[in-house]
Amino acid sequence: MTDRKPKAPGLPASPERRRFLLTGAAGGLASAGALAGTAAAAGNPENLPPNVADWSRYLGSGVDAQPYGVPSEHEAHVIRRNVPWLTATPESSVNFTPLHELDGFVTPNGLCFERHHGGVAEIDPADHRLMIHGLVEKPLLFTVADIKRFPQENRFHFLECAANGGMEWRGAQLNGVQYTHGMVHCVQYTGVPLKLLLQEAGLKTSGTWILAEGADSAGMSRSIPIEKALDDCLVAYSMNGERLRPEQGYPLRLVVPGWEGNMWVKWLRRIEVGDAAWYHREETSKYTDLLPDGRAYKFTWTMEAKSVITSPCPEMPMTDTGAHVIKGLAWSGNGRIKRVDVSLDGGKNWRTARLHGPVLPKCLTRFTLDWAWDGKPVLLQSRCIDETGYVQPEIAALQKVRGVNSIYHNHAIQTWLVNESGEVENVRLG
Ligand SMILES: Nc1nc2c(c(=O)[nH]1)N[C@H]1C(S)=C(S)[C@@H](COP(=O)(O)O)O[C@H]1N2
Ligand SMILES: [Mo]
Repeated sequence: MTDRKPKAPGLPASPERRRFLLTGAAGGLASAGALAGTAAAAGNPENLPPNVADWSRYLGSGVDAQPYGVPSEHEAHVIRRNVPWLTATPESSVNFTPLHELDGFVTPNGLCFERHHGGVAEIDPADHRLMIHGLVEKPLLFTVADIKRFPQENRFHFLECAANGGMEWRGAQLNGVQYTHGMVHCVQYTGVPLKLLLQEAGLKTSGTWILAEGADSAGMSRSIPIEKALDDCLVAYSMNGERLRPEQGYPLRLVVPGWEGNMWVKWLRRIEVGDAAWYHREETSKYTDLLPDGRAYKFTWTMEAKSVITSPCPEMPMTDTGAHVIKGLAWSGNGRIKRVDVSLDGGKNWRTARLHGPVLPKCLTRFTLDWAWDGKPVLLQSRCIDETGYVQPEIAALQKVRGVNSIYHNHAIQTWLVNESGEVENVRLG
């Protein structure tokens, strides 16, 4: 067994994670299935075979010790994290999903990244109403209970902030997948098709846009074209089977599948049907993409095909040579992921990764590639193709069109350098 001690990568320098990395490094797997490696990682040899471990000697805690269950204390490092210097205040800020610690494609509710512009509204659902008005036959006020009486849908969708990867336009910046790609989450939503609520109010044919507004201090009103509102938008009240979390818009949020997270208005209280975008109105917030010549894209709604390797990555260094599973996530706002390729040499050669179903439209898709590392440096990349045939671009190709002024809609191929010591670094090629 070689002695590989990866250093903690650049971000974050939190003591609990450093401790975790060192534990991992000490107990590296010598080769595929080498249980001795796992044993070496343990803290107390008294607990190891052939001894009887502590936890086998006594009764455990009873059924009501945790009326609402929480993860093992040994997983305490698996948390949302922010980058304090990115924003001035926590009320108008963002934290990031720990993608490197997750399996499958569902994000646990407590780990979904948060993006608020005016803090989390603390809403008593009994006092909350959703108003639908404007170009409708009969303006309506719905209680949350009313909303739940409409036919429901259950759908998995990713939500990605348009600013995900925004720091990476000019070069490799943040040394961790949680920070470069963690403004995305994917849960199963339960809710009512927005179309049914608009029909209930008697949508007029002159209505071509809706304005959606939240009950938080930011309001966050956004214009959405009526075609999208009538297509696949939901007014959701549950995520992953339970009620929305306060951070995610309790008790009602708009789900706008495949489109930028900014439009998924949380704490939804008002939908006004109009005949033009409210784009020009002062209270309307929007993200625009600044181009090299100083002009800007006004609307860029769809999140393009994107993928990233979530392990190894800066937070998940290689602990030894031999068998390893390369894991990652791919998604597209235009539909299903068709294929994901993985490169070990910075994009010269590609191998097709295995997709783990179900592969759903506008949803994260998990991919893996089984691999044996020989200890030599590797330039890891993933590249996805969606069902429209769109291929995730290299950053150079994207920069040619978009320049480097924008912070939004960076869906370029990510490169991780695995160096000889097993450390993994965020690097930019060329
Ligand atoms: N009412 C309201 N809705 C909002 C926001 C907000 O600040 N207020 N932030 C938006 C942005 S920019 C994003 S990326 C997503 C984030 O959703 P999440 O916090 O569930 O991850 O919510 C959107 N909806
Ligand atoms: Mo966002």
